[in-house]
Amino acid sequence: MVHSATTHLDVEAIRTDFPILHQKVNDHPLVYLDNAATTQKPQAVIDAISAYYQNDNANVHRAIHKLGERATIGYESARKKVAQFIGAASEREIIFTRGTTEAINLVAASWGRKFISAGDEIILSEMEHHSNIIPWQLLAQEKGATLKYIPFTEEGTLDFTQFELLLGKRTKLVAITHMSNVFGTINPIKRIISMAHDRSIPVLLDGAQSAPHLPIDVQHLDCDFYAFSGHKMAAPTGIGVLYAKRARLENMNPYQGGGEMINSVWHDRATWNEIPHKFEAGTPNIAGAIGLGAAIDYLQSVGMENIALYEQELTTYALDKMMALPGMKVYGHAPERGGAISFNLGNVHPHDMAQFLDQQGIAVRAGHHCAQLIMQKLDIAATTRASFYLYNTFDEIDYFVEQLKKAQSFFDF
Ligand code: C6P
Repeated sequence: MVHSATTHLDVEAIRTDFPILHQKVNDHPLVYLDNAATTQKPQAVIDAISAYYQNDNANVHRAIHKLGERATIGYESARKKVAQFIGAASEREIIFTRGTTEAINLVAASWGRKFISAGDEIILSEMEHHSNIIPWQLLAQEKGATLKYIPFTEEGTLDFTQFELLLGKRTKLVAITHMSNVFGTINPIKRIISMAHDRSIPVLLDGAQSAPHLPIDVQHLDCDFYAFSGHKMAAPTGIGVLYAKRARLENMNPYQGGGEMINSVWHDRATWNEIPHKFEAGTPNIAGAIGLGAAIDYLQSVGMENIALYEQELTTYALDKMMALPGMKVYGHAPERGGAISFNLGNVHPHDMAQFLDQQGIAVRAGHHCAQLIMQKLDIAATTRASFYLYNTFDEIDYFVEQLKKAQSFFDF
C-alpha cells in the first residue's frame, strides 16, 4: 500500500464486521463501490434483526403481553437513537418511513396539501434526485402551484445569485438535497436555510446522501424537515426517517389512514393519535427500525467525524488518481464534497464500463442515477459512478484505477 490514512480509523477491523465483503465476484475479491445506491450491513445489524425475530417478534403498541412489550421497547428505543443521532429536540419529531422517498412524499401529501395553494411556488434545484422532484410535481399539478429550480454551475454547485432571485413572495418551501448523489457536492445548507428563513420560508433537506456520511445536527442546521434512508447507512432496506420540527408535525394532517394513527373512530370521522404515531398508520417495519438503531450504534462506535474525515481522504485520493487518466471527465468539482464520483472515460459507454468493472469484481453504478435534470443539462445520457463508505480502502481505489486503465486499452480509445 502506497498510501496510509492520517485519520484514526481501523479500516481492516471495520472490514471484518461486514461479512459480505469477504467474497469473490467473477474470481476477483469484491470491491464494493456502489454505496450511494445502498450500503452493506455489519454483523451487528444482521444480528439485531435476527435476535428480534428469534426472541421478541410481536406487533408494537398494541399487545398486552411480554413479546409485544419487548418489540415496542425495541422499536421506540430505535426512535430515540435516531433522534439523538441527528440532534432532534425530541423523539416525537422522528417518523419512521420506508425511506427518503416516502418521507418526502409524506411532506408533500400532508404539509403540501394543507399549505400549498394555486399560484404558490416551491423552490427545488436542478441537482435533485427524482425523489425530491416528483412528489412536488404531483402536488403542484394538483394545486396549480409552480416549481422553480436553482440551476447548478459548471463545478456542480448551486448558483446562489439565481437562488436569491427565485426567492419571492409566493415561495412557500425550499426543498433541497444536502449532498448530491451525482456530483457529491455538499451544499452550503446553513446559508440556504438562513436565506429562506429570513423570508419565513421553511426548508426541507434531502439527507439521503448526507446522514450516512456526515455528523448531522438538525437543530444546529435549523431545517424544518430532514429525510433519510436506513439502507444507505448500514441499516436494512425498507426503513427510513422523516424528521420535522414538532410544531410543523402538530399542524399537519395524517399521511395515511389506518391502525394506530387514530385516537377515536366514529362512522363518519376520527381523531388522531399524538405525534409521531399520527403519521405511522398500520404495522410498521419493526425489525427495520431495530436494525436502524443497531446501525446507528455501530456508526457512532466508529464516530461520524472519523467516518467523514476518512471518506474525505479516500475521495481526494481517488479523484487525484482518476483525473490523471487521459480522457477522464469527472462531473462535479465542488470545494466541499462527499465520496460519490461520477465520471465518463473516453467514449466508453457507462454501462459497458460498469460491466467491464464487474468482470474485475468491482461494483459501481451506471445510468442517470435518478437525476435526469442533471443529465439533460450536461447533455449526456449517463455516467459511471463510484461511491465510498467507511469500509473502502486505498488499496481498493488503486485496484479500481488500475482497472480503469485496463478499460482504456480494452475499449481502445
Ligand atoms: N439514490 C442512488 O443510487 P430511497 O430510494 O428512498 O432510499 O432514496 C432516494 C434518494 C433520495 N435522494 C437522494 C439524494 C438519493 O441519492 C436517493 C437514492 C440512490 O443514487 C438510488 S436511486
